[in-house]
Amino acid sequence: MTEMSQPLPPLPSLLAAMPALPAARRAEFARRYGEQEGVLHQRLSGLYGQQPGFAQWYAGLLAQVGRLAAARPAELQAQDAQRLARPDWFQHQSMLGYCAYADRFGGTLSGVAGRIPHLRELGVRYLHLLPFLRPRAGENDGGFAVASFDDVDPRLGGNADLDALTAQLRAAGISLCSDFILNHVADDHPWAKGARHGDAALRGYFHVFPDRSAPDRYEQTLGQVFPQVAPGNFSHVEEMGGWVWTTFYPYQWDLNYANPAVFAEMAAALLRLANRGIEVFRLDSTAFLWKREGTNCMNQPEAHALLQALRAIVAIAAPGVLLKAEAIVPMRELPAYFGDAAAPECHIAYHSSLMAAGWGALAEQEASLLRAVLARTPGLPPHTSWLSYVRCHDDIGWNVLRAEAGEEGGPEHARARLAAIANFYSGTAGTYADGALPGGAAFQSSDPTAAHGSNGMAASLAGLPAPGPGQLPAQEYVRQKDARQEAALRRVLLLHGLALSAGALPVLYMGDELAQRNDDSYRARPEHAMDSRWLQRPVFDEHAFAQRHDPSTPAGVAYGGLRALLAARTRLDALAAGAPRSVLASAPAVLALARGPRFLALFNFSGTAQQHTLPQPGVHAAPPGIPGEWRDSLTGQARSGVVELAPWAMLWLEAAP
Ligand code: OTU
Repeated sequence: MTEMSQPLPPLPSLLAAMPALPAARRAEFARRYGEQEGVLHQRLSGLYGQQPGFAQWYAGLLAQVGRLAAARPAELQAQDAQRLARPDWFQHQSMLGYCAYADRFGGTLSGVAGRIPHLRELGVRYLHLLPFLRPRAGENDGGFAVASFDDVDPRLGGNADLDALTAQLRAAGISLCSDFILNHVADDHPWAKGARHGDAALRGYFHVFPDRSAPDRYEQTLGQVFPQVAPGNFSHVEEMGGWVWTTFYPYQWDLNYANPAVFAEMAAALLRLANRGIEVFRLDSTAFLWKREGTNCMNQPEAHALLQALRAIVAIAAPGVLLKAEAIVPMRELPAYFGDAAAPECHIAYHSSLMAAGWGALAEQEASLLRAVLARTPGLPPHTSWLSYVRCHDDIGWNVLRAEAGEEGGPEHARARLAAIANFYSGTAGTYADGALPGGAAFQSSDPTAAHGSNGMAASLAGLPAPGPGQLPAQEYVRQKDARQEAALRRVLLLHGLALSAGALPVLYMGDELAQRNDDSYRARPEHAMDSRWLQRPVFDEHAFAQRHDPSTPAGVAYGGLRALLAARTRLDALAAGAPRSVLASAPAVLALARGPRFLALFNFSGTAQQHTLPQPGVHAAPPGIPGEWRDSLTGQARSGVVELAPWAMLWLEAAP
């Protein structure tokens, strides 16, 4: 790290910004700054210290942080204090998340507020609403192309509706999580517009190249996220007189974090949103923030330095707020997103390997991918948590599993194995799964031999038949339907059971609680037709919702099953995010996941019944056959010795008292 040669006046600049505050609050900010100063200054001077005017820039940044800290509403300050007193609040086993698009869930933000009773019935305490800020005009990647960080999408309401929603959620004990799309802005964001019109300072917010020479060099080692619909990582923009870095769609312009002005703007944008009552920020595409020639420009050390600096700023100005890393990267790259005790980074990170391995285990009818992922999943620093999930709005990316899939057999084997899994879920392989690869076509990846990802709602991927006869003759359909339905719903619950017991903050994806199926209607919408991720972005199914307490319906089975798991989970301390986790020996098709000595979850990933010999409680190393007394956490039934797991069934067992 480069150290500054000149002395800095950061604390005065922070405090000068808040002259009207009572002495006690000023002292509190001075204390918080004192705690964060080391990391904040070191990280930012490491990134920007060589640039002329760094000292003034840093003082200006602190003044801005001070102004936003001073402007934090009293009720949010009170919440900050509560969170600081219980920094493990989000690790509790009663913590449950829910993720939805605002328009698809409630129509508008006030419509979302109208869904609070549903969220409460489920026990949701954390609501991730997918992007709801004003997006680009026209196509906008589901809102992931942001045109203003300060305005709600007018189609969803206004800023007053957001303020009202956060207040209502807070009153209901639900934290609002918002995407913070910090890697890129829309090509019609004022910064991009200004740059197009020749503003040199704003041009510096982006990565712009006059000709192909640098882009061609970078491309040699870059991957591609949307290789079919948005090939390449650079887009030619006439008005810019060259090529703009666009990792995702051409209308999403990557921000240039080598420019300190970008960092300062984005830090302020985040704090302004935090002051509106957003409690968790999903830091979108965190892996891509820093570019380095000769690499894939992901997970660079500077990206971590940026996130650590951002964390320090949040800790000064909005210390109750959580940061969540959305880094869809291999397991070995993930722990860094939590930082360490000296320099914490994000509080939460998506465990996409666990999610993908669950689907992989279903396809392979054996759990070795899951065992490999769990073996590589390290313990975490205090007051941090994995995020577990079954489905989300994106595709299931298989390539994060390359290392685990190649543990035996090497990289070629891994490729073939993941391609076979992707094929299983392609919707064209004659399996039960009804899904699609991105674009609905063959494997898409910059690596033509690799599997890129699969799309579909959980229930469809798990094989839930359509309510009508579809291709089958009606009689045949009726004969087959019940068995297929039952098996599919077991598979949906199996994966949810894993997400709920894995030791993480689980986030349900809207519609999965009701076993909602794929939404094919996107194919008819020109702005969505090319992106098959819309398959899993249906409108909330009111009809299924009305059936949720009726166990004769698929929605009722899914909902009832999920609620039983959730009720048990809330009771079981062993299922808290930070509680210990281990994997016991079992048949290949079975995952035997122990949480401490007194809880054991058994999952059968195959269509064949399996047996498992229960260990003596507290002595997992005990030789098989020693009977222990266990109790089924869902039914209360006593269990010991050899238990049988029906196809795709699971058992949650707690040591009998
Ligand atoms: C994120 O995702 C979002 O979740 C996507 O919905 C957006 O399209 C994208 O960013 C751009 O904002 O690379 O590490 O493979 O997993 O696009 C983050 C598809 C990402 C997603 C990928 C992604």
